[in-house]
Amino acid sequence: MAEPRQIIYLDTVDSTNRYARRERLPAGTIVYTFRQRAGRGRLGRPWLDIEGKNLALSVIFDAGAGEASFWRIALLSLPMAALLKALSIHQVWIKWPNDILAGGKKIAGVLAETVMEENHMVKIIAGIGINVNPTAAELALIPKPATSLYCETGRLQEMRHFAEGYITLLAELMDEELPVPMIRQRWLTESGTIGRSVEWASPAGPVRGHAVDVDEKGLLHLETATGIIQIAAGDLDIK
Ligand code: BT5
Repeated sequence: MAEPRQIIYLDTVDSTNRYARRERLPAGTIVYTFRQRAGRGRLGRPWLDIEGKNLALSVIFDAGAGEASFWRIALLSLPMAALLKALSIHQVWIKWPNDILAGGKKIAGVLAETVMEENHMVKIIAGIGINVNPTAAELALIPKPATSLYCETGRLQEMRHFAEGYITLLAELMDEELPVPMIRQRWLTESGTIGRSVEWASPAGPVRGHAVDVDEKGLLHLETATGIIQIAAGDLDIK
């Protein structure tokens, strides 16, 4: 990289993804906080933040040559999965398209959003939210099974130290500038999705199948009773 990477720490912000868009942060920048007041997930869903106990971090990418934004999500989830495994957390799975699970419960989620200019996608802002120190009681506010590093290990993390450890791994992976086939290979190795029976919440109702592949466009190939279907988005339950 020609210029040093800019890393911005904010004491508090509405949403790191929104901040990156508002401030027109350049590609390569990382912005993070431990106090995100109005974090969001996909489809306008809220992302819960327990003040001072969650890491919210966004990265700005150039849109590139039209690579699927799914692989930018993978760049954030792969180092997180590695970090969780290094802390001896068991059953760490990356669940297509954007969740990281520990023991079947959500410990982190990623949201990728596009920035358009004159009908062209110019940037992708990818943000990750990670439950670091919340207790089980604090996470009980979330309607779906959720966990934190603290719940999984019984140890509190020093937030700044944890964030720096993650950012180091993330920046290393970004600097590798791997082509999609190589990121995909790593994702397929790490993911807990492929080879499992899943249920996809399709707009027309639940569809059961066997997850057989994620292709270079980031599409999930699901083998169902009526043949293989390709899915671009949605929520999966791993059975
Ligand atoms: C996501 O959406 O999982 C993407 C979350 C991305 C958050 C980051 S934080 C930095 C950046 N700035 C932002 O404003 N956002 C990004 P989705 O798959 O739609 O999941 C949302 C659902 O997860 C909610 O409807 C809840 O059921 C659940 N949820 C909410 N907060 C949670 C939490 N802290 N831990 C686990 N699950 C949570």
